[in-house]
Amino acid sequence: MFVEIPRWLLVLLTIYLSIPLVVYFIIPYVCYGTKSTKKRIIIFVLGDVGHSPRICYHAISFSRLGWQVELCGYVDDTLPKNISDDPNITVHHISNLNRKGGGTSVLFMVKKVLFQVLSIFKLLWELRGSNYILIQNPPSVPILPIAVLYKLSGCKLIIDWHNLAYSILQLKFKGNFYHPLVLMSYMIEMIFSKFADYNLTVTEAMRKYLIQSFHLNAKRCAVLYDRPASQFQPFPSDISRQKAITTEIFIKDYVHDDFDIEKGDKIIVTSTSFTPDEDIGVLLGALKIYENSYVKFDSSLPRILCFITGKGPLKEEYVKQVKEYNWKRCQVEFVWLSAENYPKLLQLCDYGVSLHTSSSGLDLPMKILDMFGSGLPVIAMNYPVLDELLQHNVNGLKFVDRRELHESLIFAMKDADLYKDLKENVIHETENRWQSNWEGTMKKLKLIH
Ligand SMILES: *[C@@H]1O[C@H](CO)[C@@H](O)[C@H](O)[C@H]1NC(C)=O
Ligand SMILES: *[C@@H]1O[C@H](CO)[C@@H](O)[C@H](O)[C@H]1NC(C)=O
Ligand SMILES: *[C@H]1O[C@H](CO)[C@@H](O)[C@@H](O)[C@H]1NC(C)=O
Repeated sequence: MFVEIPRWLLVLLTIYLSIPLVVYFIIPYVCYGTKSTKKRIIIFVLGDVGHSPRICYHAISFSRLGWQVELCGYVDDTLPKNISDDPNITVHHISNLNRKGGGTSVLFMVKKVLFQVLSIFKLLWELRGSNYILIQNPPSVPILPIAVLYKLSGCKLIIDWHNLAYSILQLKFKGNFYHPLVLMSYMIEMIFSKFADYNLTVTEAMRKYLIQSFHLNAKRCAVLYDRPASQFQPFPSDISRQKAITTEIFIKDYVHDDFDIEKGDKIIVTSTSFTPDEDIGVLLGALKIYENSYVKFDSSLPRILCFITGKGPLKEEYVKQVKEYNWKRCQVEFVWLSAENYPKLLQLCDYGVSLHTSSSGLDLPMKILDMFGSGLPVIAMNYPVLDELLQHNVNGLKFVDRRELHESLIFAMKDADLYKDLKENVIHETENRWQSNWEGTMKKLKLIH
């Protein structure tokens, strides 16, 4: 005789038997994905990873402490070796939507953002169960709101403030703060930034701004100054620089026979992406005045070899301008160098030049740091916060227009004592490198112990 097992008992039995499956497989799968036992941080950049040095330094620094680093971004160029060879760092490529044709149509921007949102959600789902997510701001759309939502998974949010997205956008719209897109960007930045657990800023001015205008909590907001990375080193003092410039493959073809560093000739360098906020015309203008001074007043002025590295929208125009001018004392060369050769070029120069001005007036240019790291005093276009990095007559010179740049060039080229002082201060300062600085700040925020 059969006893019929009641249905409810069957259901209970099934549930009971499946508990191990749920506890050991399904819950971990949903909550933790592929996480190992290490602390895990997602580092997110909506830009090319290879061209986001600060993000790469963060990744390497966390990796050194043994964290599992998930670095998400676009991979347009080859990755730096330090990133691709690091076993603790996994790079995740975000798919991107490229524009066919031209024009910045609003429709395209909307489509692009939607596409990005989907890719980001997909990626974040794969990386669920992380302890922290670090994002760079700007851009704040769409990553900032998504990251705030992602906090629901128990992940803490760190925002690294490089700049303010709305102020960059505002520039695009001719300074109009009341353009709907600018206003929207401002609102998003202001509202969602309140959900961050930690905030890092690149300058004290930016920190003060965030605390005052966005009402962020002063205790959870720390300045993490950028530092030159370790691949930027001063030229060794026991080797002849003249010999190096005439033998190094990537530079020797630019050095004419009569160019002699030992006789006082100077090499200067600037790197740029040829955008409207970095006016190479100022530098070319100053060099032309220098030519004029040479011809009319002072035939003892040293030769200047000026390297302009980088590429960008306005490059062709400047190349043409340089070609058309009859240079006598200056030589201007446009170069595009690999990631390995760029630090080597910097080492071989006497001065760096920075034409960067900031859209928010709150950020500092990385390239000045790399120049400092290479032991170069920097002649820089002045703007308010620059003082946090560069002090006039201490580790560089400042100018506001081509006339002043020309004057600075004359001092820089002729005054050997000035050069010696500036250089000494720069070298002293670069001893404070990224890693120790980073660990100090992270300890202050109690992110690491
Ligand atoms: C990767 O993490 C381990 C600890 O898990 C650490 O010992 C090692 O130094 C890290 N590797 C790098 C390249 O930083
Ligand atoms: C990057 O790699 C170079 C050599 O490949 C190394 O000297 C340097 O320490 C690395 N940079 C960082 C930031 O660790
Ligand atoms: C970052 O962290 C704090 C923690 O208070 C968070 O509440 C924010 O509002 C955000 N901003 C800052 C800098 O504190």
